[in-house]
Amino acid sequence: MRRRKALCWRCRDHRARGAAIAITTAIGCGALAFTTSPSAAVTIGATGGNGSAECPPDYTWAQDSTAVGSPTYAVPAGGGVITSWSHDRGPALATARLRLKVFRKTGAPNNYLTVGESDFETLAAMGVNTFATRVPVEGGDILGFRITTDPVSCRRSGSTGDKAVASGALQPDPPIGSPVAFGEVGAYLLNLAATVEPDADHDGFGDETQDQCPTNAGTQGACPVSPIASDTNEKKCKKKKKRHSAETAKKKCKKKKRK
Ligand SMILES: [Ca+2]
Repeated sequence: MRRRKALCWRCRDHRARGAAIAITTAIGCGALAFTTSPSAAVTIGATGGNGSAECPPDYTWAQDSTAVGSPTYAVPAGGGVITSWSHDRGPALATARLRLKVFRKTGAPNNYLTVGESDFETLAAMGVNTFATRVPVEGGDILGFRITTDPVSCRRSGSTGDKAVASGALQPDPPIGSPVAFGEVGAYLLNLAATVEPDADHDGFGDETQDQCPTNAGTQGACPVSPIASDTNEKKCKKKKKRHSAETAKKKCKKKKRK
């Protein structure tokens, strides 16, 4: 009788531990989800130029900051992955090319760290051109681009507080990881928008279009199926229960024979 109770306690213990594992896992997943913001894709920046292709090639531009009421060009808190970017070709030639650049402020005015870029793309289509990419970003990172080949319609007039910055003439395209200093150009907004998707597992793949398993950084395909800890413990308890019942029956059988 005493042994039976002991086994049951063990079973309860296993079940309790299983439940604890399940709860810990749930809390862990929750914590993971809460570290990422926003919870859904957002668009930052906005397309549209001044109607002329006035920005020559071989310059790098960035949107340092924007006025209240203007669209933000900064990545929201929590970061994520830029999965696409857009630029309105306007009157630029169909051979004009540019690439997305992402910069991080260093704290010194007009000084930045280059943290991301896309491939160079050709503005072949009329109107807004949208290109897929994959650029992991942090909250506060700002958008920019590098122009090559032909002039583009890179900006539109903004208001006080809209601060566009640009490299000097013949300043090379800054590679990822390099510091760079830009000069202030004036109250302009770049002709540029980007989609930022959340990245809950921090694997560098956007959770909405690039990552089918946002809870596991080890894969971007379908989530692997794994046995749940509580189920395993439940099975162990059942096995022990079965063994115990057989022993009890054996004992009962012996008692009957003695009678
Ligand atoms: Ca992800």
